[in-house]
Amino acid sequence: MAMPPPEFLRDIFQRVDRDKSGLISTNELQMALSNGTWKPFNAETVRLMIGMFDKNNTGQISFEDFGALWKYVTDWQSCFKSFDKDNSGNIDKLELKTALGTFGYRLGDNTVDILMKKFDHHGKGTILFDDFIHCCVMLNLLTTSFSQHDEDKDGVVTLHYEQFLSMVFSLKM
Ligand SMILES: [Ca+2]
Ligand SMILES: [Ca+2]
Repeated sequence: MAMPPPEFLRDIFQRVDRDKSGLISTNELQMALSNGTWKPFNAETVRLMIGMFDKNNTGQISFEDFGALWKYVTDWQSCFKSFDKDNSGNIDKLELKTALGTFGYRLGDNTVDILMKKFDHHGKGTILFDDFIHCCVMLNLLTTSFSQHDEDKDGVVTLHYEQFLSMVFSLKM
């Protein structure tokens, strides 16, 4: 999707920035996003997104960062819609498996089951928009980290205890 004109972004930014501080906080972003239910947007997902686009490490989003964040969210929205084949507003196991396959992950049913269980925060056997982003971002971080250790790309790594710890704790999540 192309970037919208700056006036359009400025207008959204000002509505999201409720206290008019010129920066978007975690709370403000959380209130602005919807997962399709009345429940608040997953705070972990909000935190991950702020971390990704907060160039100055202030924990908040400035207008300069906002365009990229806006594009990221709208791209995820269309991605979510395209994988929600039955238009139920959520992703079931089969839809998740198809989505992850399309992203290039070859995961067996057991692994998809584990992901469903971990990210199904409302306990209905389906994943909502916010948890879908969370799931995909974490999978991507873990896969990237694993590949860095898997030098011969055979899908197997040998890690010492402390290498494992440093691998996990250096993840931005
Ligand atoms: Ca603010
Ligand atoms: Ca669905």
